[in-house]
Amino acid sequence: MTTSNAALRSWVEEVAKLTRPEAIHWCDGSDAEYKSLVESMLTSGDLVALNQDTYPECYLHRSDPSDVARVEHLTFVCTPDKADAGPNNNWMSPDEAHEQMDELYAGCMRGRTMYVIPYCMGPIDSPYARCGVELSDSPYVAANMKLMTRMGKPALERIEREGKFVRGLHSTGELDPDRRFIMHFPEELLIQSYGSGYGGNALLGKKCHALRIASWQARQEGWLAEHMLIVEIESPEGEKHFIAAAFPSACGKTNLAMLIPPESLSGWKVRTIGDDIAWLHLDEDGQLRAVNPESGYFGVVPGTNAKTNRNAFDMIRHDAIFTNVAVTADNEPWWEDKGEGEPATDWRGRPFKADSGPAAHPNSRFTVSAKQNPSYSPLADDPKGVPISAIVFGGRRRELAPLVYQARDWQHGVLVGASVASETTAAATGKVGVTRRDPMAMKPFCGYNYGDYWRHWLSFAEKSDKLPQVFHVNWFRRGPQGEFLWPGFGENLRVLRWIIDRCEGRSGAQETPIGHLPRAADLDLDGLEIASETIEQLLSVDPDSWQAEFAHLEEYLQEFGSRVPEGLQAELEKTAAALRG
Ligand code: SAT
Ligand code: MN
Repeated sequence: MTTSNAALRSWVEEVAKLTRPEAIHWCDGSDAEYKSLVESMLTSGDLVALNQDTYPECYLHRSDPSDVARVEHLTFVCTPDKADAGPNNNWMSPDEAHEQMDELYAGCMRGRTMYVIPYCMGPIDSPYARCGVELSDSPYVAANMKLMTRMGKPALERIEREGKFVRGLHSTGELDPDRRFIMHFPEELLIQSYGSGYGGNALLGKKCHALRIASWQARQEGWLAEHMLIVEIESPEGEKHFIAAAFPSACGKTNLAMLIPPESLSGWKVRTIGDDIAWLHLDEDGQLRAVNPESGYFGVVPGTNAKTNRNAFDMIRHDAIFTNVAVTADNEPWWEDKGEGEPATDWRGRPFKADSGPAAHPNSRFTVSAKQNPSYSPLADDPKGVPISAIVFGGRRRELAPLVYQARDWQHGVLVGASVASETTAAATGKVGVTRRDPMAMKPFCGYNYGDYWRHWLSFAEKSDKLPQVFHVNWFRRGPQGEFLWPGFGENLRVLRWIIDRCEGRSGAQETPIGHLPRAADLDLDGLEIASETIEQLLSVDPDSWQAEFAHLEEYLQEFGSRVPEGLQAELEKTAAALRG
């Protein structure tokens, strides 16, 4: 196979000349191809077959123990002017980065097959979709891209029609952490990744393309590429709303996108459009519409059980690739809080010992096609996307942030998004549990200067008077004993209902310096066992702690100097003044 697109043809030739693969395979995206990728990985040991009676077509991949998460310190944005990458990104000059990467790539695919992986991010016939081609020497990447994206022939045909595509070059290299880089060249629409075979470092359609490069393209073209789930909520009366919500990695986006209503809210239906990334465009009427660029999930496994996320639990019982989970004596995948079975072997393939840490890696993942999700919404394939009623930001905060609050208007909403902070998780290499600023949950993913990004967000107010309402939630508030104050999971629908009612002008709120908060009576808490003091705690705003928070936020924003837009600064001062009383 080859292509009529001359640019793609010559790029493939050029890369082959540099990396010297033994063979080149053009992926067509067929099921037969997926099967043969799996077969060859079973032979090479890249995949291990799990129990085929209880977990049909499920396989386990064990990544190198030094290669289990995204590596933010090795991720770079390479713009000619350092200031365009901003203090939120590591920067290297494009010339230096190219020189370094060419050296690493020289001959790196000797004896290996190079897969040419054409893919489309977004419904294949959507004007909002964008295509890319990843060249990779990893069959694991090719197989995962088949599950995660619209990969193969239709994508290549679209590239041949349109001409334009994002280029991604990936080699697992030696898996040496000292020879590992994830480089982005936004002006060249190019990604180069070396030395990692893991998730967001290697599946270049996901964070590298659909967020870092896409956020850059989105600013130029007037849309937004965001780290957001998209969920469809239908009331018992048949009223439908779509909510887009941004949370940092491993803060429950997948669980919220697949929420199962509690028994006391029967009649409500929740369906998933996307669990990680949203591309947002204004339509001719000024309505913000969202498409999910992906067609599969790369979700966190630990904690997934019949109670926390029944949909995910069921959807990963067949045709799934597991990465870095443990295995039971019956050869079933196992993870912490699975709620059944026991580990025999840990994620590294060693006999499990209770005193040597978790059996499954805390960032172990499943990859499945979205169509396997029992709550999959067919609207995920709608080329027009879905109309968004509300944008929700959130983080993992033990203290401070109340259960939910609403921004006063769009400009205030941008400040609320910019003020997101969260405790770090195992999704990225580094210390877990320290609070860091993560505006719009995009800290690891915004492909350009945050100051310019906030300016771009603010500019939407001039383009439409029908923008969604903006909210902030915190499911992770803790009490004095470290216990979670809010039950979370399915019960989060109660908060989403208040959000929808606010959008429709139907529910009450009290005004506070940080925005509109529900009073306990404004939330439907019927059938929920929760003490009224706990609710009071969840809905309280402590002015002193918030003043300290704003002082910290102001200091943080100063890092972005003159790139911080006036609108954001003004909004910050307004809230700070209100907090002072
Ligand atoms: O490693 S990924 O970026 O694919 C997953 C995540 O961190 O959300
Ligand atoms: Mn994510």
